Formats: sequence, structure tokens, C-alpha cells
Amino acid sequence: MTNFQVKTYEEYQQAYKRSIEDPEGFWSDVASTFTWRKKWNTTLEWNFEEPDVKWFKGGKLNITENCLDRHLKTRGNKLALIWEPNDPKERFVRFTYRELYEKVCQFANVLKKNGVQKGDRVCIYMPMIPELAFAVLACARVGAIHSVVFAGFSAVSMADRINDAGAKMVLTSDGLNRGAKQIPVKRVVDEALETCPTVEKVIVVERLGWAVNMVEGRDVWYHDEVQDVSKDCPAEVMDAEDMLFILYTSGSTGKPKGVVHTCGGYMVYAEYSFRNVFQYEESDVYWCTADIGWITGHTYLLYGPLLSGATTLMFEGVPTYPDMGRFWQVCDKFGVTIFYTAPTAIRALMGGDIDEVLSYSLDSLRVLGSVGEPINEEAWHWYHIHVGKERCPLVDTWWQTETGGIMISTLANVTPMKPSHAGLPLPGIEPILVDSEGNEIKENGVEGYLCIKHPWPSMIRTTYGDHERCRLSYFSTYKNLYFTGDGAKRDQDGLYRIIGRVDDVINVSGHRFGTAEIEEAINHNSHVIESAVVGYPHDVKGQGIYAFVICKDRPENDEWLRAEIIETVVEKIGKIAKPDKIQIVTGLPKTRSGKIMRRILRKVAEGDVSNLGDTSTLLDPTVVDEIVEGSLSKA
Ligand code: 6R9
Repeated sequence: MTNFQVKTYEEYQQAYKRSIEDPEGFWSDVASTFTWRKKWNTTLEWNFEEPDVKWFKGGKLNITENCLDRHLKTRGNKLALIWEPNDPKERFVRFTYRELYEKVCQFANVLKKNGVQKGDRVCIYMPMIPELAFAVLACARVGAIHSVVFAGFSAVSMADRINDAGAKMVLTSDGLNRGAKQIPVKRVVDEALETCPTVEKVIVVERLGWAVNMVEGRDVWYHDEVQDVSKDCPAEVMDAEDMLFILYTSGSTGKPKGVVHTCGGYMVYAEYSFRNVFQYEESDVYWCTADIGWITGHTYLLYGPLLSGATTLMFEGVPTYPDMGRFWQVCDKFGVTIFYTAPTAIRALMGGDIDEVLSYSLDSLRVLGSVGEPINEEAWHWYHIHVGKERCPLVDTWWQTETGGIMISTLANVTPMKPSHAGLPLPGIEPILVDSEGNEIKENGVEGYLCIKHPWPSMIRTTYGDHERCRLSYFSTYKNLYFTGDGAKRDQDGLYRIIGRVDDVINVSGHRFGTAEIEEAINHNSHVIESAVVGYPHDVKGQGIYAFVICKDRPENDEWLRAEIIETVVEKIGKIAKPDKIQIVTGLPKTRSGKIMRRILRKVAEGDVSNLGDTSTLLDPTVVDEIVEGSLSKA
């Protein structure tokens, strides 16, 4: 069993048993397959009260030595990264492990030359171009903490994240391509930086060749800086528990929080889970379609595959450009063997002409994956039949930004697969379902709150700058358990089906938003008095955003008002958080204590107004009639 990749169900069972009975021995053995500058003293120290979790304490390493240097001898000429541009007419670019090593070292030297030191926070706001991959790894190389902000977020969102992390530098590009559109990225950065006093330097990568405003003394072009730097850069030696990165994600309350992952444990679990879930083989061509701005891009586009010595594909574009066949065309072009995407993409492509899939051979595919939200049975079967030709196992991988890696999933061809079920937990992962009092639900077939009992190496360590928030969000709901925020059901065979969030988090096309976060954005509009946001089932996005808004005045034609509200959300968060429906109302259903009864609003948004339940505790039950009357989702 090299690298602890289980190959059969029996091996899985043995590994699982050992990982539960002797977690420290188990993870210590897995960790031993990596390159460490110094071995750890203690495998695990933990308590979930604080929480305080330390894996491989005393161990010293650099994750990029494990992603790059250790492969140079045996895989120096193997392809590490294939980059496919947005426009299929533009030429793709490939990098061997040796070339990637050099690119990362050069970028690392540019960072150093511009004053970045170990422990500094660097914000990366870049499109899906190779330099984004180099930049992330370059930060890790010099011990800087990367905070990648998805390049679809607005200037306000970026500024919030930069200020929360106290970032010293921003790495960006002149602009980006997204399907038929081109977007001036640097302009968004300039706007954000008006309110970011900690940022000293901005390094700009040229992508579109657009003229951009360069601030003297602050902004430099990457292509100028890289001219005279070395292709070698010694890796900074990091403690296993030093921060590797911060990634912001939404919770049910307040502003997005900076989830912190550390070097040692994240590394060990990224490779372990990648190999096992996808049953990786040396000859694979692996494609994860996620943007590096999300956790899936971090762990399963970059770190996991590179740690494993795999060939990973990075795609700049979108699934529907220039047509609905683009994903499949790219699969054929590069002989992709493992393909990992999100249900929302599958649902969007299902809507197209079936010939858009059938005209490609897809012969090279071996394993399919899904991530980000529950995959409904229809999408599951379409993906399995038309893309996988019923030949490829489809792994439905459940995990979170906070978990760092895949927690519950079928291991391809190894553990049982069932439509719309994530399946069994990975070795080392101990899920439990609890009822609202926190009592363990032992029987199967019952829905419960999904929690995790024991630490795993890539778990969240803190929320940046606010440890108490980490404790409150994940470790205070149920004593001695990590609470995921998801509801789940275990079938008679012990396979888990994830039902979805049980808190005020909505999942739109696999992107997480807190309802409070969107409400706050809407309330910034000067016409708005108050708002309430809920999710509702959406055919393509999984969930759509439905906003009930009270405005100061109610014009006869409120189309422009709605457009303005959307504009405000785009400005505060970004296009991805645009409400799908805005209903202007004169009141919201509130209890006597002033709490909004979201249950009622959810029903209205779902178009199910026949049974609104008990409304007698409302301060003014008549507002419900008005809301139902004006509903935009009437069945
Ligand atoms: C990796 C990622 C996490 C939330 C999570 C859950 C939902 C993710 C899922 C899934 C059902 C799956 N989720 N994968 N639900 N089946 N296979 O998506 O991280 O952006 O933090 O979202 O996404 O609700 O709690 P993140």
C-alpha cells in the first residue's frame, strides 16, 4: 500500500478501523510518506472546548518542497500543469514539474524582492491563469499566508478581506476573460485599495494587454520584476502548525470569516484524500473545474494533485463558452481521465442539446466527481450516463472550506456508490448525527445534524483574528463536537446523504452566502428600510436568492427600484450574489419579540403557500396575506 491508497473495500475497512482505534498511529504513518525538514514530536494534541488542535507538533516542512522539489528526480519531465485558455483558438500552455518549480521559485523571488516575509498576508485577486497557480505556491514557498479572493467579488468585498487579514500585498492582473466578456480586474483592485491602508505593494500580471493605472511606488508589473530573478528559491522552513492560508467563507451571521489552515495537517490530508477518493494513478490527466478562489480549487486543483505528482488541468473559461460542449471538448483534447465538477454546471449543461455531449468521445474518462452542493438524482444520472457512459464511478464528495479536504465520499470503485449519496466517511473521519439536543442518533434512516467527533489533519484551526468566532460557529452548538451546519441522513448500509444547510447559509451554484450578509448589502440601498432574504429551490443554481424588501416609498412601477437594489448587492458583494427575485413589501412577518419568521418567507419563496403553519404568534398576521398576494413564486 504505497502512500496509503486503499485499493479494495477490505483495505478500506481495515484502514478505517485502524484510523478510529489508533488515529495517531494511522496519521503518523501517512505523514511519514512526506518530506519533512524535521520530524514532529507529538502527532496530535487537541480539545474541542477552546478549540485547540495541533497536528504533527514540532514538525518542520514546506508544502512546496512536497509539491515540487520531491518530484524533480523522478517526475521532472512529467507534466504538472496544463492550462487551457478561455478562447479555444488561443494556444494552451503546459508546464513540467521542473518548469513549474522554476516558475514558482521565480515568483517567490519576486515576492521577496518586493518585501514579502514569512508570516505576511498576501491577497491574491487573479483570474484562472498559470500565474495564479505560481502565485499561490510562491506564497507558500516564502512562508507568506495566501488569501485568495475569487475575482468575481466586488471591490468592497475585497477590501473587507484585505483589511481583516491586514494584507501587505495584492497580486492581480490587468483584466480577465470570462466567456465572451472581458473584465477590468485592476480597476476593481484600485477601488478596493482606497480603503486598505495595510497594502504596500501591488504586483500586476498582464493578461489582456490593457492599459491600466499604475500607482507610482505601489504598483509594479510582474513581467518587469521577473526579468532578473533566479529560478531557484530556497523554501522557508515552516512549523507544521504555522498558517498556510486564509480563505474567506460565509457563515450564518456577520461578515465572511477567514478560515485558517495550517501547513502540516493540510498537506497530509490533501494528498491522502485526493489519492483515495479519485483512486489516482500515475498516468492520470486530472481536471477539477473549480476556480482557485474556492477551497475546491485550493485542495483539489493545486495542492492535492501536485502533492501526488499528478498532471492537473486548469481552465480559464466557463462551461458554456463558446458552446455547451466546451467541457467535453477539453476532456477529449487532453485525454482527461478524472473529471471533477459541480452539480450546478451539470444542471446548466443538461438544459442544452444532448448532441453537445454525444458528439465527443469522452473515452479517456475513468472517474467522475461532484462537489459543492447536493446533486439531485436527475443530474446524477445524466452525468453518469451521458458523460461517464455508465462506465465511470461518480464520486459525490461532501466537505467544506472548514474541513480542508473531502470528508464523506465514495472512493472510486472501492466503496459503495449510490445516487445522491456521498457515501461512507474517509478513513480518519468520524461523522455522527445528533438531534437538536445534541444526543447521538444511533439508528439509521433518520435525519440529524451532521457533526464530526474527532479531529482530522486538515480541519480549521481558527478564524483569522477572532478565535472566539471559530469556537462559537463550530464548537459551541454541541459539546465536544465539530458542527458542520449541514443536515444529513444515514441509510441502512451506513451511507450518508447530505440534505443541505440547516442554518441561514444559502448555497447558490455551490457558492455560500449568509442570508444576513445579503440583507446587509441590500439595506445599504438608500431606498431600503429593511429586508429579509431566503433561499428557494432553483433548477440550475440549486438555490436561488429571494429577497423581501421594505422600501421608503412604493412607486407604481418598481422595476427601477429592483434594478437599483440589485446594483447595490453587486457593488457590495459581487455579481454572484445577485438576488433572483425581489418582492417589495410593506411589512415582514415578525413575532411579538421582533424576530422575522423566516419559515413563512421560505414557504412563500418556494411557492408553497397552502400550509404556512401557525401564524398566530405574529405581531400583525395581515402582512402575510399581502406577501402571499404579491408572491413572485406562485405555483
Ligand atoms: C467544498 C465546498 C460547503 C457546503 C457544505 C454543504 C455543501 C458541499 C456537498 C455539499 C451536498 C455535497 N456541500 N459538498 N452538499 N453534497 N457533495 O463546497 O465547500 O464552499 O465551504 O461549502 O456546501 O452544505 O456545508 P464550501
